[in-house]
Amino acid sequence: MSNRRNFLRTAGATTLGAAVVSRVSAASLPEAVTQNSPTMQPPPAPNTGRPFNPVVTLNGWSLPWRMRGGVKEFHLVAEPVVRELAPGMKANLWGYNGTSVGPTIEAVEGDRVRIFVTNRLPEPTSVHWHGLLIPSGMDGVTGLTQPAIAPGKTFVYEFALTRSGTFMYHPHADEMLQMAMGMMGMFIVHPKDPSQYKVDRDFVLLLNAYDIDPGAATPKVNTMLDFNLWTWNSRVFPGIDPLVARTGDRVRIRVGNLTMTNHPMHLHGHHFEVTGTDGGWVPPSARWPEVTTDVAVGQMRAFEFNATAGDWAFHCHKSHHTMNAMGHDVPTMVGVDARGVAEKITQLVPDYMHMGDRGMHDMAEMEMPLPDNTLPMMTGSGPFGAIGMGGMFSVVKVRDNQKPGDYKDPGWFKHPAGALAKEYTGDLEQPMRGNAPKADAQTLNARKPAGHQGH
Ligand SMILES: [Cu+2]
Repeated sequence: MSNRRNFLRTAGATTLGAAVVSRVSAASLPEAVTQNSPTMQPPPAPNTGRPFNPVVTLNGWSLPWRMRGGVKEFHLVAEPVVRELAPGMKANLWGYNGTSVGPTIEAVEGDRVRIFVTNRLPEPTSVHWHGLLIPSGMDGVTGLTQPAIAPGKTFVYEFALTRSGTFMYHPHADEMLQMAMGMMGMFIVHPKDPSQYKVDRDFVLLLNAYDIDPGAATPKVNTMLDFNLWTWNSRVFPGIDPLVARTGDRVRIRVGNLTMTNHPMHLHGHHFEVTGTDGGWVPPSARWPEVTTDVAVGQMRAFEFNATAGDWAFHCHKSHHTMNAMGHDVPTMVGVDARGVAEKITQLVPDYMHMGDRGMHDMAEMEMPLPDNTLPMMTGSGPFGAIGMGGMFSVVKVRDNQKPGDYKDPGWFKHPAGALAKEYTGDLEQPMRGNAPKADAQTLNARKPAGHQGH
């Protein structure tokens, strides 16, 4: 999992330019810790520096640092990575330190951070610290505030963190391509006083999206809107970690959006409050209850709730975003009487599969032949059958006996007696039903008071 020795060899061989870190400091670059597992890594113990309550990045990890002369030093390496989007599909992406999304950077309000960025991509890059209030020259906009970081070079950014909140990092160099390839990460600034804004569980996820043709592994980088894989931390359901909590826990979920569209994030079973926005924390008097909050492009939102026992769906409410790669040109077949048609076509096209005239649920249960390295469009199974979801979907699993700090999947919820929907087999009255009036002139006239006809 670790690639440390490799890195040290490469670092020693890197030629450094004038605008770049000096040879002396290059010799003492902080270790660029690398890992490539899509499994959630335990929060790092904040062993040096100010104490804080670490976040948990779904299917991700936080970047270790070292303290040097009172400065917290991190080392990001921009590089090609292979990311498993869910079991059954790997994508060739670009990311940081072995993963896309890159590791979460965690620091504390009042910290001074020094972040080394090494470019191992085939083209120039930079890093913009999205939402942080820092000197203009540290803002990472290629051409505007700095020269691009050429392939093989290392730049150093240094600034003080003056405000706590939820932020992001991403390139500001060829950004359409680099973000379509997966280059992004979260930057969490914790409050100086760890008892402030304290919660029991603090989850982090970054919304991103890819356009990868079935059977392919590399995103199409010129896609503007029609992405076909809607991901959290470069993972799709059922490959996204559950958000595990204990009954009564105060839970925070922090969401950043670096896709090309907005995502209404919807949580079942709870009323939550948006407690953090792009600029930090929302004062308690300005919060209101929600079950869905929209996260626009380039925004960050933190929201909090008190966890109620159960298995609760948590997903983007755009229904196409809870699907995996699919063709958008499939005609709607709902309600079409297709009896006999499939048989006739099968005579012409032996592999033909007829679908959709009873809705598309069948597809969730169907074992369809798929090209290699392709995920089913709707997938994931629960205790009661196919869930029929992909993409931006996970489950908040709240249990009475989940131990503090335990993020292990507790399995499916055991519903108390009488608290589970089930089939009804008793007698049925004729159901009440609405009866739409016919929209012909006679009916309309009959419903109008006399004397108003003809208007
Ligand atoms: Cu969405």
